[in-house]
Amino acid sequence: MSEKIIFTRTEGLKPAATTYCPGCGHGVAHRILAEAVAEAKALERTVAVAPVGCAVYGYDYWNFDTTEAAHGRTPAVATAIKRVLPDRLVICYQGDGDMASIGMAEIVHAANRGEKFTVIFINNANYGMTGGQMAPTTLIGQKTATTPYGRTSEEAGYPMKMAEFLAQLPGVKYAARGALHKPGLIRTAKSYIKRAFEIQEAKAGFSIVELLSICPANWGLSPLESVQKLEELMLPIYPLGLIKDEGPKKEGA
Ligand SMILES: Cc1ncc(C[n+]2csc(CCOP(=O)(O)OP(=O)(O)O)c2C)c(N)n1
Repeated sequence: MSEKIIFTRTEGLKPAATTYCPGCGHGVAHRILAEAVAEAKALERTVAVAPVGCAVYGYDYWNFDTTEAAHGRTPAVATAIKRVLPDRLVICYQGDGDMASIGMAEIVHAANRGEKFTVIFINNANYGMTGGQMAPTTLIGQKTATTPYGRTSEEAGYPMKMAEFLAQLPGVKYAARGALHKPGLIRTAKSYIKRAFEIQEAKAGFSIVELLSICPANWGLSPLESVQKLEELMLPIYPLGLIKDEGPKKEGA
């Protein structure tokens, strides 16, 4: 009896085993990003910049050119690549510690300059790679390795809403927030990435797609419990949806 193939790996991904923890959203984000690059027929002219953080090995997974930046500095490296090679599809991939903490100045100025690359921002509400410390995105009351009694606004301020924050800048032409824990949401997240690529290809300006991700290993929960926590605690603070689209109108729109 012949077997029917119902799923194949996108040509945007190499046949590499993942190192991510069970339930982690990075693998899903990698896949939809890789699919979007392949569907844009841009595998040969894409350059991604991987962060310091759990996604540091992006170059082992993506089947397109990838380089590595120092912690928080992907926007600086991407700025150089895009300015020297303006016809490349340039992607920054960043975690919330990488972008909103150590790399805050880099991202704000790149966005404000309207650099013409796309940022994929993974918000898992903590520093994953180093063992679950508080990030700027950590929720009020959330227990982490460095806030064992829960984050307080008095001591550590409020959760940074990066997509809304950056969307205020005129150089930013596209900002959206999606999530990675349900099939329908994953499809929507991919549509945001594809639209961000359109904005970049039109040379309109800076584009960012924030993606909410569970981090079961560091949240100390099972993947299913983590999904419930994300829905209960993250969605009210980080609402999903399109935040800004000032790119050229889509055909037929
Ligand atoms: C200059 C510098 N400071 C600190 C570190 C340690 N470090 C490595 S990964 C990381 C946190 C990354 O967290 P995040 O960006 O949220 O990504 P995640 O691992 O959750 O995907 C830190 C602080 C480092 N490698 N380099």
